[in-house]
Amino acid sequence: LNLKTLGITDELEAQITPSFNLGRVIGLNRTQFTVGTDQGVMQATLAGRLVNLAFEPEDFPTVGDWVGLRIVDTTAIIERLLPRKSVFLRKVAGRTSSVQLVTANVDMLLICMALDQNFNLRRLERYLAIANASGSQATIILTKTDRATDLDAQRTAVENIAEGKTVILCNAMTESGIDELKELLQPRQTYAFIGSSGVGKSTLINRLLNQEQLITQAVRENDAHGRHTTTSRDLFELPNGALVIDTPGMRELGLLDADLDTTFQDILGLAVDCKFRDCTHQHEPGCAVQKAVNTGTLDADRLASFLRLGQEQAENLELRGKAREVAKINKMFGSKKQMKAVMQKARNKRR
Ligand SMILES: Nc1nc2c(ncn2[C@@H]2O[C@H](COP(=O)(O)OP(=O)(O)O)[C@@H](O)[C@H]2O)c(=O)[nH]1
Ligand SMILES: [Mg+2]
Ligand SMILES: [Zn+2]
Repeated sequence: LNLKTLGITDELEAQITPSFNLGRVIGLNRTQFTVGTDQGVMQATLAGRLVNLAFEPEDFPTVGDWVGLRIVDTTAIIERLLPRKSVFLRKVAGRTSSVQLVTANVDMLLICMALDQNFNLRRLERYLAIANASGSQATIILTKTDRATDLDAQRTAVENIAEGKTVILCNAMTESGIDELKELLQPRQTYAFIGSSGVGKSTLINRLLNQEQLITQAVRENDAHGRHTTTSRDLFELPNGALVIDTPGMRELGLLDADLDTTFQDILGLAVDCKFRDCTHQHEPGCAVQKAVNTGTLDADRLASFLRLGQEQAENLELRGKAREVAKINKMFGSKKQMKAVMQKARNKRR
């Protein structure tokens, strides 16, 4: 194992101080890290300093991250987190501002959606919005072509919202489309398969690996329905040297860092002609977007999706802003109560 195999770039290599070993997080299962280094693959823990200085989830390593390590015997201690080129994050479910970092330093996200009941253009828009803000490229993989209700119509519908992104159709059972996927994946570039649970991500990676073994070795647990599901996130090397990350299904993909402008360029293009500059495209007179819906050039569901995602992102950013404020106070004073006590004391002194 060498760092070149793991996708290291000269630029990154120059950033690490000689006092640390360089490694890449290639596995994460709950709090268990696995790192790849030039001394082999090993388990890793987080250094106390890193944990103490951490302010938010982004300060912790995730799969794909490059880290500065101290190697003691056969285990590694993660001392530093190197700057990321890209990060794919989601807000976790509920009225919380918590984020989960799904992957880091991915060159291209492979957004997987099945052509069966899983097929949902609105969910795809959500994935695209996050992908467009992640710093990674994105390609759309439509899986289970054997289950398609209307293959041509489904493909066209996806291409219409893909804004020029590549769309690949695959059937992991017959290998159809697998060659096209193989051609896409370049040596030493990192790819992450993302998408709902059950769309066939792990099956596709197995096809690419040609080795059933590797993925089934990954830690698996029974979910509520007694099925085996991937709980860990792992990075694999394909025979041609491409690096792929398998991710577990995400029940909810809350919007936080998202790029709606890029994802909904068509709507933004129309909005240029709205009468009011601050038009909400809902009830204003002279709204060019509503006009496009009425004349059939814009899908009403797509507009609804754009408005809903915008609203959700605004709400989540506000929640996050508040949470950051609280985190800052806790970091400085321990708690809000203690902060008040400190301020009271200062006031008393002044008197
Ligand atoms: N009919 C059909 N089933 C598939 C295909 N690809 C995967 N599956 C099945 O879909 C189920 C979920 O696949 P899996 O790879 O575990 O999905 P993941 O959760 O996205 O990793 C498994 O039972 C697979 O055998 C396909 O192209 N066609
Ligand atoms: Mg899986
Ligand atoms: Zn408008």
